[in-house]
Amino acid sequence: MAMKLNMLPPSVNNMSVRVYVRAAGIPVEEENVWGQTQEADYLGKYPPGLTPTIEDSELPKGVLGESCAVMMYLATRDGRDDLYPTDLKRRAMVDAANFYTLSIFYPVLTRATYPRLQYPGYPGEVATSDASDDAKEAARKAAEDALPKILDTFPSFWGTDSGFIGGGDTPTIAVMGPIKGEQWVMRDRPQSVMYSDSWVVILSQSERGERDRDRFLRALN
Ligand SMILES: N[C@@H](CCC(=O)N[C@@H](CS)C(=O)NCC(=O)O)C(=O)O
Repeated sequence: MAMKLNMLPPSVNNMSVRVYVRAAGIPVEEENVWGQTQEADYLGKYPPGLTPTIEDSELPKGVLGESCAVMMYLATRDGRDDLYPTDLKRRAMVDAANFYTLSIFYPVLTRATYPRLQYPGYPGEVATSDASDDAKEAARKAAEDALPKILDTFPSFWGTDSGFIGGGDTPTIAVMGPIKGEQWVMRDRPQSVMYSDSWVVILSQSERGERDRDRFLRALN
């Protein structure tokens, strides 16, 4: 039976895992859980109430969330050294780039984009406070202005001479970070296009890649 992947179609975190399973040729049954993540049924399976999650009876709790952890699990399980290097030093770069994405880049990205997308913000932020509309827009704009410098670190530090995080000849799971940036706000930035092109390379090398390539490109646009 195909592994179940619970997802929300517009989400960039979800996109990274959806692209990963296609690139790795893993059959999945995608379930759109829009409107269900805060319901008892979903929370019973996964109390954080977030997506993406995979359901796999071999996991300790039957469910795994956190996009990077899901890709790390699947790549390690399947011995995909090409997508997630086993060499300690190369892996350290991939891990560090992904943790940087989740802890630094993504929170700033959400502050810049969620208000415009009318997504709920996180507690304690200006966007969810009683501040005036002007103050909320100033906070949103400050986050937007901070993004280019953060995004530039992907090619300048995490990247390598070959352009791929982790130092190999092919892209790794760490390209998801720049893809997140590009998908939402940075489409015109050549260096982030470089990384999303990398995913297209992976896709076209995988068994299902050619078939899914157009669908992936449509999803990015
Ligand atoms: N760090 C997590 C973030 C997951 C996350 O924030 N998921 C959002 C979509 S981008 C979600 O499922 N929200 C559902 C909700 O808030 O009800 C990851 O990378 O998977």
